[in-house]
Amino acid sequence: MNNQLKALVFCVSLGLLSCNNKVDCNHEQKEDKEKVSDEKLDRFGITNREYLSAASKRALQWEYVENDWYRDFNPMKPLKGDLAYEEGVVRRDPSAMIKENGKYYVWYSKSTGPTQGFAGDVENDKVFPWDRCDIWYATSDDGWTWKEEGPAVLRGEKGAYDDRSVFTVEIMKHEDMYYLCYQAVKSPYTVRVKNTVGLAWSNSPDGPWTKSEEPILQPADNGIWKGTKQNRFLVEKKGDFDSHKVHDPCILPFNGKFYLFYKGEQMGEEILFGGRQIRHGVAIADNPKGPYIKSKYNPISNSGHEVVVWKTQGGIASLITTDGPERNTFQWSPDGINFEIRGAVKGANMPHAIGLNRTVEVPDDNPTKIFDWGLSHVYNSWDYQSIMRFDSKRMTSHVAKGEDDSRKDDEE
Ligand code: AAL
Repeated sequence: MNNQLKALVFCVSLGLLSCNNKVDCNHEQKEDKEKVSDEKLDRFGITNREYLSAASKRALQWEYVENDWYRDFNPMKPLKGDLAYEEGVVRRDPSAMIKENGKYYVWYSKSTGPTQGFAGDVENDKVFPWDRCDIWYATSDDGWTWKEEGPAVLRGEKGAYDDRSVFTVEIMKHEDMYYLCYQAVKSPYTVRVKNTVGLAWSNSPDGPWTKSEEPILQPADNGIWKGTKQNRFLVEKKGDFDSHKVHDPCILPFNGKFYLFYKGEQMGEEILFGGRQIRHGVAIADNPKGPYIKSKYNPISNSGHEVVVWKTQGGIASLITTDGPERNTFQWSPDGINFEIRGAVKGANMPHAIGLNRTVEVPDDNPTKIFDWGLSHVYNSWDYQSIMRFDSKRMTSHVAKGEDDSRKDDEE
């Protein structure tokens, strides 16, 4: 969209949103309606500028109406070698992939045995598939056949903030150092437990890894539980969007700083728009090891689940999956904070826990190329998950079999 058109859309939005006096409002709306171009009305199929439904008004407020962010995911395919499904073993939440020493590297949560849940002895049981995990890693020449290399980061000693489980890891390489950030839980793992985010670093992707002595991120401390029942929905006060949990951390170097994106869970979580009330936040540091300061603008999404962020077009893009009214959308921000919807993704086959392929160069004119292929987990059962490979293609047109599509041929 050219700048003039953007300015016009902005003015229209202001006019439509800001008027509360009936006479002025009619006057302003009339002027605004006249400002919308015939071409734009024609594109959206709006017959009469005098009669704009609420949906038509919203469509006229869309700032970005190009079609280069659409992706269609194929069904996921199983991996070979050590990462093929293994009964009795949980391998889930793969990190992004990086390429080192001529091989792909991936890190992930690994545990064994079935999940007992919260009804029994939470001191000794395994409450979730991601409970009692360590972080392991694997390498591959081709991204299909993987060799499990061993553990990278283990749970801490009894009494440490990470003594119960370390899981849902992400990798960042910066200036020849490697950083793993991950979720950590201290025992006992109750439904009201507040988790933290830990960090480990090494000068080699094969370790050894040095762990931070303290978490680098904590949930907000401003919610109040109601009563003492192990129930995470009962609260006196909900607190910030991340008052209960800080999940799915991912650090990106950006504009000379380090942006730690994460998913927040709120005490007293609700179901909204048919999904869990999940939102993302960002905390920013001058150095990879922190301190990370939460942005005053948090939350920076109103939807989503696992964090999937990458750099493109001079800003940061995010794939919003699973929960909330804006699920299954690609979003982009110039600053890592103010995200706008850029395109939709077909819900079918959409991987739930994406590990991006960070070896891909992302050209400005194909900002979602990083999704050509990558890894995610699938639920083989509630007890056991395995890592599989996804692939997707960009679609910018929709033609019938045999139909001529002379607009352009950029189906890849
Ligand atoms: C996932 C992620 C986090 C949660 C659990 C394991 O969907 O959001 O990683 O802790 O489930």
